[in-house]
Formats: sequence, C-alpha cells, structure tokens
Amino acid sequence: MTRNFSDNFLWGGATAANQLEGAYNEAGKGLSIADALPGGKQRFPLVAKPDFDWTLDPEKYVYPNHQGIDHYHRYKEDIALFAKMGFKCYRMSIAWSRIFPNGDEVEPNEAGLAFYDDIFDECLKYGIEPVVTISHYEMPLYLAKEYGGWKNRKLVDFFERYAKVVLTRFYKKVKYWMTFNEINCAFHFPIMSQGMVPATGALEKKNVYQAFHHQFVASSKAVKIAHELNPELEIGCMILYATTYAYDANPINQLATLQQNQDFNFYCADVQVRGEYPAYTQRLWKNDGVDSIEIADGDLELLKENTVDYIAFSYYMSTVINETDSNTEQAQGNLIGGVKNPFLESSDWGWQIDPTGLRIALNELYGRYEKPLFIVENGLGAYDELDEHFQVADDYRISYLRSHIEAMAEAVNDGVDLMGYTPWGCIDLVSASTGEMSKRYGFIYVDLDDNGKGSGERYEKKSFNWYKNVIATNGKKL
Ligand code: BGP
Repeated sequence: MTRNFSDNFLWGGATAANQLEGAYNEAGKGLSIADALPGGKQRFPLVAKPDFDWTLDPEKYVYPNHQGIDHYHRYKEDIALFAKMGFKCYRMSIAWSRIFPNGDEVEPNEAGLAFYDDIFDECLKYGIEPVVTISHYEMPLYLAKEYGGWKNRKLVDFFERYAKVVLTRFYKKVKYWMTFNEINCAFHFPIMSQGMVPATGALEKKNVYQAFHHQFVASSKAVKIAHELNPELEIGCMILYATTYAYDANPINQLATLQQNQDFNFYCADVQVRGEYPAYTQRLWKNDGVDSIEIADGDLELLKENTVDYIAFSYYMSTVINETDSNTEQAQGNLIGGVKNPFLESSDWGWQIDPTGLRIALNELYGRYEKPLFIVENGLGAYDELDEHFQVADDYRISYLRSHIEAMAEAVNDGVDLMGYTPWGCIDLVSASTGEMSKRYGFIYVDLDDNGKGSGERYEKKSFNWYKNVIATNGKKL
C-alpha cells in the first residue's frame, strides 16, 4: 500500500533573516551576532580564537550578512517567485535585533514589527503559510557582549518579552512557530545559538549546559504564551539531526553511537518534547565534567507543562562514529564532522549525502516521540554556474532533492506523521558556516559573489520548475 503525502502537506522553502535580509542597520535595527561574523572559510576558525571579542574590522574583512541578498527591499519580488513555485508555506525568521535593537529595551521598535507585518501580508496574499523561527542564529550583539550570551539568566526575560511581542502581534497571521533554530548545535559551536565565544566562557561545558537550561525555560515560556493566545497555534522545537552510524559491529562503537545519539541528537528535544531532563543527563554532564547547573524554583514545572507541538529538524547528512580506531579518514559537516563513510558521496563542501539516512532519522524521531515531524531544512550547497542565457543547469541539486523526497515518502509509508518539507535556502543566500554566497542551495539564483558584488538579480534555476512540479503533484512526480 502506497501512502501519499497528506493533502495539506506543507511544501515550501526555508531562510533565516540574517542570511538574506541585509539592511543590517536600517529602520532602527541593532547589530546581531551574525553581523559581526566575517565572510569566507576563515569565519569559524576566526571566531573560535581565544581573543575574538566581536569587534568588527571592516578594513580587514567583508561582512556579507550586512547586505545579505537585500531581501529587505526586494521581498515582494522574492515572495512572488515562491508563489510561482506554488509554495504552501515559507519558513523564515524574525530578526530579534529589528524588534529589540539591543535586546534589553522595554519597548519594541515599531518599524521592525511593521516590516514583518508586510512580509506576512505578502505571503498570505498568495496563500503561503508563514512558518516562523523566533531565534535563528541572530540574537542582538549587545546581549552577547554585555550579558555574555545565554549563560546569563537575564536572557530568559529578554527573550520572553521579545517572544510575547512577536507572538501577540502576529498570531493571527502566523500559525506555525519554532523557538530556537538548531538548538543542539551549541554542543559544537555555542557562538551561533548561545552567543558565547571562548572569551566569554564558550569552552566551559558548565556554561553551555547552563545556557541550554535557560533556552529550554525561555522556549517553554514562548510555548505558554502561544497557547494562551490561541491553543490552535503550533509551536515546535528545532534541532539539527545527523543520523549516526557505528563504524562496525564492535560493541564499543555501538555504545558510543548510542551515546552520541542521546547526547547530540536527542538531549534538547527530550527536554522540549517530553518536558523533563532525560535519564542519561547525569551521565552526559559527568562525561563533560559538570556536576550540576542552576535550576530556579518553578523551572522544572514550567518545562513539564509547556512542551512543544511538533519537532522541526534540519537534515543534511549522516555521520559515523569510530571510537576504536583514530586513524579513520574524517569527513566535513554541518557543524559536526565524524568519520568518512565509504558508502556515501560528498557535496562540494564535504558533507556526506545520505537520503536513506533521512528515512532513518524520520523513523528514529517518530519512534521516540510520536509527535508530528517537520523537515525545515535539507538541501545541497553547491557551486552553480549562470550561463550566458542566464540559466543554471543544477541537475545535481534536483537529484539530491529527489532522492531525499523519495526517502520521505518511504518514511510516510513506514507510518511517520510528516507535516511538511522546506528545503534550505530556497533562494540563494549567505552561508551560515562560511559566509559565502558561492555556496548555493536555491531554486532561485541571486547574482552576487562572495564579496557582495553583482547585479543582485534573481534567475530561476532548472530546479525551480522541477520543484514547482513536485509541489503541483504533491510529491508524486519527482
Ligand atoms: C544550518 C543552519 C542554516 C543554514 C544551513 C546550511 O545549520 O540552520 O542557517 O545556513 O545549516 O549551512 P551553511 O549555510 O553553512 O551551508
């Protein structure tokens, strides 16, 4: 028996404010942490240095997030293109620093709110359902610099105020929400989602676990606000999921794989979905040399009473664990690496391509939580070439997406409740890990290079029509 994707399946695409809006200092917007990240492959090595203190140095570096793809001024054209593809939904994020420029103000910036009103109206005009991430790697820079990021409990109050403002303002226009993008990525790189760098304690695990706790509490507060506004609102957690294989049948590698799954893939979702810290928490903290963290009175009740409605996740690749042989070849990855898998091909950036891993991920997540799942990021970062006819023959992208959608369909046949699919970077945008424009994911080509030079014009790639057809046939014609 072949099942179909549900009739209301949410086909769409995904972006994040800091990677496409630009206009980084317009209409009262404050700087976000993303505005302080230099462009190029040096991005993460630079910000991981012990002396990185968020100081901008425009003489030395380019800051591609300042300009993004100028979506702030061109959003009508961009959303019209999404509509042309037949998007049912559009996953995007609100830039916190547009609403609260420093993060600790009492009153929001009306110009920022008005901008998102316009964006949502534009989407709704075409029948596109907005799916909104409240915080996607773009907390106000001031909160990172002056308060030391999420290890500081004060952030809970600032986030609560921000979440309350945006939920209250937009809940009649936006039904689907997520709190923190890839919350678990902080295990590897606390700068993006916790706003902490080595100079402010990012290397001390206790700070990372403390920051996670504050984010869990903040997330639950947002869930509470949303459900009080309207119980029909759906608000999810969002994790980075990397299907994890043991290198071989050696029980040592099998155990390490089980623990890697608990520690990286499940820890945050366990708290946000089940409402309590999982049984392996003490083992995990102890492995990282942490005895305890501060938990305020009422926190655990709040977590228990305000769990998420669905699990959103990003899936780009799988990873392999080998504890018994340190000489195995290493792979690159989406903030995580691991051992190279001899059975898989890799992208131009060394991320291992594994559609079957997506079917496994869907089954693992659904088996564990039995809550609806939403794939809110997936896709292939590749070098594209615009030819003299302004066309891009991105057959490699079509083939990547086709194989992943096939895997999704199989997972639906397996019984998984899947709400939707929003491939990452549906329009080319600035890469999160390297700040490059040349790492492209989109169905729409944007004529800008790594230095932000180019016409900025938009062109439909070959994958544009392909995806349009996928949506029109509800995933039947791939
Ligand atoms: C995820 C992030 C996105 C996005 C994507 C692709 O980790 O949530 O913001 O950028 O990965 O990564 P990159 O841009 O580094 O290729």
